[in-house]
Amino acid sequence: MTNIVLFGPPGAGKGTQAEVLKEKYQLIHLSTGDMFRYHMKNDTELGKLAKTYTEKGHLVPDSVTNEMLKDEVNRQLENNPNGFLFDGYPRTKDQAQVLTDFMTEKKTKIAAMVALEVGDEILVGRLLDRGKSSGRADDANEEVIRERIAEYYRKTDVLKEYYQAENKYYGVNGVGSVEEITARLTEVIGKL
Ligand code: B4P
Repeated sequence: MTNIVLFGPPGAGKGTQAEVLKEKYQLIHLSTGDMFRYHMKNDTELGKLAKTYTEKGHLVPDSVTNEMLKDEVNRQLENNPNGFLFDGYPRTKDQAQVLTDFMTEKKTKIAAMVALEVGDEILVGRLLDRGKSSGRADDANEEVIRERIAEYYRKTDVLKEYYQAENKYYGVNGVGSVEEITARLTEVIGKL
């Protein structure tokens, strides 16, 4: 199995690129953001809880996120996948450690963290743009968008060092056309 973490700040294009990469490499795409949105849309207890965090631009607590992610991986493992494309997970050091341990328990590992690098002002512009049509509460105003980016620097950015220490970190320029960025990612993933 080849398991890849697609990484980057909010609006870096993880979801956009994941749609292409999952087809190209036949990977199971797991987006914790999509999972939370599914629960919020269906008004489940988990969704109600997640909403109180996402609408403020904050991360959902690790305990909740980790259990949700593990349940989904366990469900998908029954289909003998080629590997997983983790999108938006891990986002904290605790999540990264839980993922490492969980992969070991499943007798597999993370092959690489591939990170989309994009400047903050471009991120804000992209998310405000998406907010015009997405209906996502967390894209609706600039204050919440800037708080999501701040939360990224507080809790998530540090994961670069976590994966660099394992020689698994690959940074990719995330500015350009979607196709150009896919080509850059493919070059990295092709060498794994
Ligand atoms: P996510 O769903 O992961 O949201 P995101 O970071 O905004 O998305 P992404 O980077 O995938 O951006 P996209 O491709 O869509 O998380 C939402 C919330 O859920 C979090 O804030 C948090 O509260 C919670 N959450 C999720 N995971 C969690 C975890 N592990 N722990 C705790 N909480 C968690 O691209 C953005 C926009 O840019 C789009 O409009 C796209 O069209 C555009 N775009 C993409 N590529 C482009 C390009 N090359 N050029 C121009 N525009 C581009």
